[in-house]
Amino acid sequence: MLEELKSAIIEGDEDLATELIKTLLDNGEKPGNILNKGLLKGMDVVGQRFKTYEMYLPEVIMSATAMKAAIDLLKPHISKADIVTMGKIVMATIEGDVHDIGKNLVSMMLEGAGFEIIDLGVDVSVKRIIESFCDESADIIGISALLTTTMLALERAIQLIRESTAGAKVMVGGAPLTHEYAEKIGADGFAPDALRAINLSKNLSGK
Ligand code: B1M
Repeated sequence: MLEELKSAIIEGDEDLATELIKTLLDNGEKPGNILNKGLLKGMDVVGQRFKTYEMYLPEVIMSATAMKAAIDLLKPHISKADIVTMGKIVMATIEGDVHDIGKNLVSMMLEGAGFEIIDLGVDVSVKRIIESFCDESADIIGISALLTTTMLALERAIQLIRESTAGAKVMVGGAPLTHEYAEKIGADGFAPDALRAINLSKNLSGK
């Protein structure tokens, strides 16, 4: 049944995934196995297929949505020992910008890959991002910007983050950004899509 669950995640079938999880739990399957041998294995395949263009964004969104519902259902049953914590990430869409579809997708995928996500939402001030990073003792700050105007505001945001935190790793993303721009403004990395956000976060957290 774990194989079926893996396929349900790949297919983005939220109803089947949640139904299977309920049955697995009723049958006494360990929540850690459901997570690691079913859900995360499914997301691995989604990530690979997205990379090789066998899956496209709408399908990835369906998988990520099914994954989120599955994780929400499983969360109360999972002990800390079952969770492979890859690191804690404070995610936000920068002040002045309300686009969050990409950020939410990336957050869901990161959560599926084992990161703990503190999602501050949209139109978030740098001050709030820094406060949350410090309060949560997070490893990474992830900032999304979809507008050319807010993309330009990222440079100042990164400056402030550098001045106010010791060792915050900053990942940036959003359609108008490029690797060159991210490097120029002092970000630790740019992820053009959710899969590369996972790889980049793994590198940045060093876990
Ligand atoms: Co707006 N919008 N919008 N919009 N919108 C764009 C971005 C735009 C390109 C449309 C256009 O003109 N062709 C344009 C920007 C132009 C520019 O600045 N160069 C634009 C504009 C102008 C505006 C308004 C100013 C319109 C107006 O009011 N006059 C306004 C801005 C409001 C504001 O923010 N202050 C506005 C509003 C809106 C809606 C509210 C209607 C809605 C947003 C709803 C929402 O997000 N909840 C909206 C939408 C939907 C879009 C488009 C159509 C789609 C964006 C999207 O969700 N893409 C967009 C045009 C387009 O892109 N075709 C457009 C899908 C998403 C999965 O991709 O966000 O790129 P994306 O995320 C990707 C990667 O970039 C990356 O991973 C994701 C998955 O692969 N990624 C990260 C993203 N964030 C990441 C963070 C990471 C790592 C990777 O780590 C931290």
